Amino acid sequence: MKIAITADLHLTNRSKNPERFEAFENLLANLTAMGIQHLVIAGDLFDVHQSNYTDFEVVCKSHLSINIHVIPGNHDPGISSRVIAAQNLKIYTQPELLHFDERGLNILVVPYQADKSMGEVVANSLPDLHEQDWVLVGHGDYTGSLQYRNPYEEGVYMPLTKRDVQKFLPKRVFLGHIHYPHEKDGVFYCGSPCGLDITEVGRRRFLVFDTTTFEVTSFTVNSPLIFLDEMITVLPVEDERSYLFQKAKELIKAWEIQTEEIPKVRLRVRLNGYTSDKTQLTEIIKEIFEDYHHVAEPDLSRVSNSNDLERTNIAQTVRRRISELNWTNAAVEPSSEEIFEQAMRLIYGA
Ligand SMILES: [Mn+2]
Repeated sequence: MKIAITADLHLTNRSKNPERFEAFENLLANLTAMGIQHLVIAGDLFDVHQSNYTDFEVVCKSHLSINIHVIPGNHDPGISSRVIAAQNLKIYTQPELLHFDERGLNILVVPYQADKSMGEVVANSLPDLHEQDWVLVGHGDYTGSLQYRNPYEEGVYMPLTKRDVQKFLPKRVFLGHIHYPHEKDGVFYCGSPCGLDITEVGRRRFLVFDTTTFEVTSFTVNSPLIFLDEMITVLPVEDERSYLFQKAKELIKAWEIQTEEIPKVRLRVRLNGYTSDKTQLTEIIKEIFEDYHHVAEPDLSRVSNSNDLERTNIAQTVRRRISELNWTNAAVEPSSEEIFEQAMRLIYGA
């Protein structure tokens, strides 16, 4: 059996954030088309406690073929079946062991609790399973990969440690809380299905878990907004215009955004480096990205003035050599652009 998993929708109401509702509806439409009957939401379904959840109830009621299982996160402590009612909706305010398929795979759902660690709750709620397979779904920080942090919330939320994973041996773990989609040690963060702001870039996804093979597959959510955040490094070359157009061409190609998707893009462009003409640079950047909706004016606060072409030649050689090195692109390491930025400080003596 296949079960879909998402988290961190941070729904408000439809008039305030229509895009979050549309992304959710797109996800549900995908599940209907795929014949998937269960969706588990691993916390932070809502952004803040509301007095009225009608917009959400309406969406649930129009997708009755899908059973929606909600595990409250730290943003939705007040939700229960007393405040939200739909026949295909279940809200788990206590840890519970669920069995969706005929084979009876144990799925432990753990709602967020401020004063508890995930390991503590797992130890107390996991009965003697006689080495049966089990899967954990909850909301909090996996401390085995703290390089990804929730930028909105300081501190550690209901931690699951690497030791917990090694001790209790879940087949898979699905967590909400970190909005960046990633996986480590069999611990999956689906990520938010609709970017909340400019820090949540690119196309978003939901996960599908196969309870027989334990395979986890990622599917794209057709969200009405796609945030893109670009830092472009510039150098005072002779023909800045064609140099920038060439750079932008590569950048735009890497986005893989179809023409019809351009209206969905919310773009932020920041620049750093050196230019011989800041006004001209601003105009070129505006011209390059004129088809896109910008969330802010291009930010040139990190661009300094220089028209020293000799230093530019040195900088270009350094850039080429940096790009020839083998970068792991791990989130904990600086990107090659950041290393080049530091190298430029040395070259230009800024
Ligand atoms: Mn959270």
